[in-house]
Amino acid sequence: MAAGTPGGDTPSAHTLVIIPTYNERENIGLIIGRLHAALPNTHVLVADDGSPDGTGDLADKLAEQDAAGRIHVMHRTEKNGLGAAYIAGFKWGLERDYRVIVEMDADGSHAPEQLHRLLDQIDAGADVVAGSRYVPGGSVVNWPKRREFLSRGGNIYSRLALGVKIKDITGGFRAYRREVLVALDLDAVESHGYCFQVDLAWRAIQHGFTMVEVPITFTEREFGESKMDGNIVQEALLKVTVWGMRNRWNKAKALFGK
Ligand SMILES: Nc1nc2c(ncn2[C@@H]2O[C@H](COP(=O)(O)OP(=O)(O)OP(=O)(O)O)[C@@H](O)[C@H]2O)c(=O)[nH]1
Ligand SMILES: [Mg+2]
Repeated sequence: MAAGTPGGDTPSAHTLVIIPTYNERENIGLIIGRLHAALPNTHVLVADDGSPDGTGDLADKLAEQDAAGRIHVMHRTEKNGLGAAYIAGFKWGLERDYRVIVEMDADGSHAPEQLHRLLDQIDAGADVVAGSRYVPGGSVVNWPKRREFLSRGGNIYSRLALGVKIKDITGGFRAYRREVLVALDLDAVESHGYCFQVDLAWRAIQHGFTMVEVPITFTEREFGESKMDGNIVQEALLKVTVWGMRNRWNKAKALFGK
């Protein structure tokens, strides 16, 4: 059965897509429309941090207009970063019967038309599926060279430091089987930006969950402003180094006795 097929008994027939938003008024309607055109049965949770541009109000209107009741909105009072919005969204989803929880940006960088690739792998048994720019078939559209260099470099560094095989561990287009999020200590995750994605992947892998990558086409945003800054890169570099060193230290301790 194809991903997201209504009434099916596959995990993906019970999918919640979380879309964190901060000033995404131009994008939110478009992205939800595309999602429902591609996978009509999926539910959406917009996790808005009180966007001054009225994204939250617009999302409320979209929810009201959706007769099928597939759109939900979480209004958060402060801009607290995408990581905190996702954690709150995960908890919201886990309180309900969703079996698969997806992370997806509002700005069109992640194509809803490709979400079925992730969901098909979940239905095939994967615990976590990452949409990947850096596996064969994956690509990046409209990125300045500097940005791609940074992203590729960050991924190579993370792979070496942590000793994992994932090619795109910083990407934010992911599907999690609910059991994974139940098992992880979500309250302990404090990372922001890219580091948040590495943090979650690293926790899932260390728990013994399987993480699979599928190729995606990542397209840089056309509308609205980026929220990315230098601190996010710095945080990722520092934390990945610490996690990698701690992991090696623990392995060495186990090898050479206490
Ligand atoms: N709720 C919430 N969402 C956020 C916050 N910061 C970013 N987001 C959302 O997280 C997603 C990714 O943010 P982007 O600004 O696109 O970050 P990016 O993809 O690294 O940067 P660009 O490549 O320039 O687009 C978007 O849907 C944003 O609206 C935040 O503080 N709170
Ligand atoms: Mg973006």
